Amino acid sequence: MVEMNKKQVNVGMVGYKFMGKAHSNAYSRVNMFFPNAPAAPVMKLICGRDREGVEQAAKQFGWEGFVTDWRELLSGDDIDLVDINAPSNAHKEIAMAAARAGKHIFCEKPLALNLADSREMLEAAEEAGIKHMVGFNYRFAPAVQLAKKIISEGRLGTLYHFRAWFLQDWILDPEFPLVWRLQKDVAGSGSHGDLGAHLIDLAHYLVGDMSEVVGMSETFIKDRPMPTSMTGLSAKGSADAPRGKVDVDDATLFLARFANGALGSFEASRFAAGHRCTNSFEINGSKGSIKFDFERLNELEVYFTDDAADVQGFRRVLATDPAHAYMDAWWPPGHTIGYEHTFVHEMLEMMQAIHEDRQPEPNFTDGVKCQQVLEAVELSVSERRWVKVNEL
Ligand code: SOE
Repeated sequence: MVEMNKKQVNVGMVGYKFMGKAHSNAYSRVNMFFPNAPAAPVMKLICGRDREGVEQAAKQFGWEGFVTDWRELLSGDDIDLVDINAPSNAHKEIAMAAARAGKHIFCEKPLALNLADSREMLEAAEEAGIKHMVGFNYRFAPAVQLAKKIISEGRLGTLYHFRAWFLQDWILDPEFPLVWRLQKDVAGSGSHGDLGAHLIDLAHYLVGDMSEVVGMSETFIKDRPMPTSMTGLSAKGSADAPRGKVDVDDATLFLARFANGALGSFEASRFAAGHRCTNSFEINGSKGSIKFDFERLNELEVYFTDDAADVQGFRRVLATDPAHAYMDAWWPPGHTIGYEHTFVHEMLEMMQAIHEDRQPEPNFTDGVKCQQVLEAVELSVSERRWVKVNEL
């Protein structure tokens, strides 16, 4: 139960699958673990097209009610925040309408199918004066927050390299069906917009803006069995189903120059056998280096050149102490947290921003910046040349 003297933010959420579950968990946890947060979400309505599925999700995740048409979330005064985690091709229409209805918006990444759409969404949100946030959840791992702090305090000195890779293997089997994430008109792109988008956002957050990029891309399996429904990451294929063309990238790699002179390399692939969800980066500066790997998300490896000569080397910092972001709200030191906690921290930021009347971070501006790099890389791939990010 939310305390009466706390600002209540009524949430209407569109989508109830993987991200719907992650967001629902976040809304239900944030008030319990962050009781001092100035505002608290109330899980009013969840929306999905399949009545039976969404009704079941409403019960399982703890929503007060459900609807089957997202427009119903916008018609009255009872919803303050619209959370969009339906497939990417639904983001724009819902976000534009939500902004026009004066609702705050939380939208999953990538913000839109393309840069032009994402810019329209930002414009609509700014015009409406609402709060807007985009779901780059990895920023909210305490170890990533520590990386940000170390860099901001100048403890890595001048930054030279950002090296990042996000590797998965869930479509390695050529008979894995053509689910929505493999369809350009629904997802926008493949590994690039799904995985690369996270790396780009982390690069922006930790290192800064990119000035130019050059990339390459491949679709290793050109056609796949059609799915029986818009199934998710654990869908099963059937060899005798009709086949459809895969029109997104299976892997996209690119190099970047940052405005501050650092060099970046990025690799996003769904064809890295054995890598279930390896989201990693390494940053090298004049005074040291840091390394992060999401599969060990409580840890940050650090190396500082001013450590005594006889103990120099990378060491592992367990980012679970009260000195680390968010951790005093969870468990005693050494008691680790997981993937789902990054979403709780995201929703906390949204609540704080609404209360403080400021934009949350990351917001649609960050979503647009990410989309600009995604598209610059796509242009580079199709024209086989370096592309300046501000060409777009
Ligand atoms: C699937 O590839 C996925 O769930 C992405 O959609 C998420 O954004 C990423 O965090 C993990 O992998």
